[in-house]
Amino acid sequence: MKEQGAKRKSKSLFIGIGGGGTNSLKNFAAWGARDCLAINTDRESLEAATFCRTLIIGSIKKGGTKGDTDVGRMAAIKALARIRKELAGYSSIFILAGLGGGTGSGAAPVVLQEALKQAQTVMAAVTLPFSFESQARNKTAKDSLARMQKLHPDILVLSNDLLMDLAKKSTSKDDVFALGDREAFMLLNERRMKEY
Ligand SMILES: Nc1nc2c(ncn2[C@@H]2O[C@H](COP(=O)(O)OP(=O)(O)OP(=O)(O)O)[C@@H](O)[C@H]2O)c(=O)[nH]1
Ligand SMILES: [Mg+2]
Repeated sequence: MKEQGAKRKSKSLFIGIGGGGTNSLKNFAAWGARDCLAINTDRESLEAATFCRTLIIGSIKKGGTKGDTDVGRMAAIKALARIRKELAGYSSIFILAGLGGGTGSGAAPVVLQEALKQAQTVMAAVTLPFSFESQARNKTAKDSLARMQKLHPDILVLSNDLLMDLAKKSTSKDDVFALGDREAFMLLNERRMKEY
C-alpha cells in the first residue's frame, strides 16, 4: 500500500538530480512543469536554480562530488528523511538525471527507490554520457542505470551520442541536450495523461 502523505494541489512532481538533471528540469519548468525539485550536492548550482524548490544533500562546501558515486549515494541516503518529505503527496513522480557524474548517478537510484514507495506512477529519464567523455564516466553511468533498472523497468534512456547524431551540425551542446529534454518531456507527459 502506498503512503498518502500531505495533500498537494498538483499531483505530479518533477525531480532533477545533479547538474545535468537540474539543467533538464529548467527546460521542463519553462515548458510548463509546475512542481519541480532540484536535488544536488553542489550548493552553488542549487542557488542558481531559482525556478524550482531545492534540496541540498551531503556536506560538500564547494562544487559537487567530482564524479564520486559513493559520495552521491551516501549523501542521498543520509538525506532520506528530507527527501521523503519532499516526495509526500504526489501520485506521479518523474526523475531526471544526466548519468556519469557522482551526484546524479549515486543519488538517482536512492530517490527512485523512495519515489516507488510513495507514488503510483514513477518514471525516470536519464542520459548516458557522450562516448568522448571518460571511460570512468561511462562506467559510472552504466552501473547506475543497471541499479535503476533493477528497481524499476520504466526508465527512459537517452544517449547523448545519438542526440548529437540527430542534431544539426551547427547545433550547440545546450541545444543537443534540449533536444533530449523535449523528447523526455513529451514521453513523460504522455504517461501523465494515461493516469486520468
Ligand atoms: N541532459 C543533460 N545532460 C548533461 C548536462 N550537463 C551534463 N550532462 C551529462 O550528465 C553527466 C553528468 O554530469 P553532471 O550532471 O554535471 O554530474 P553530477 O550528477 O552533478 O555529479 P558531480 O558533479 O560529479 O557530483 C555528464 O557526463 C554529461 O554526459 C545537461 O545540461 N543536460
Ligand atoms: Mg555536479
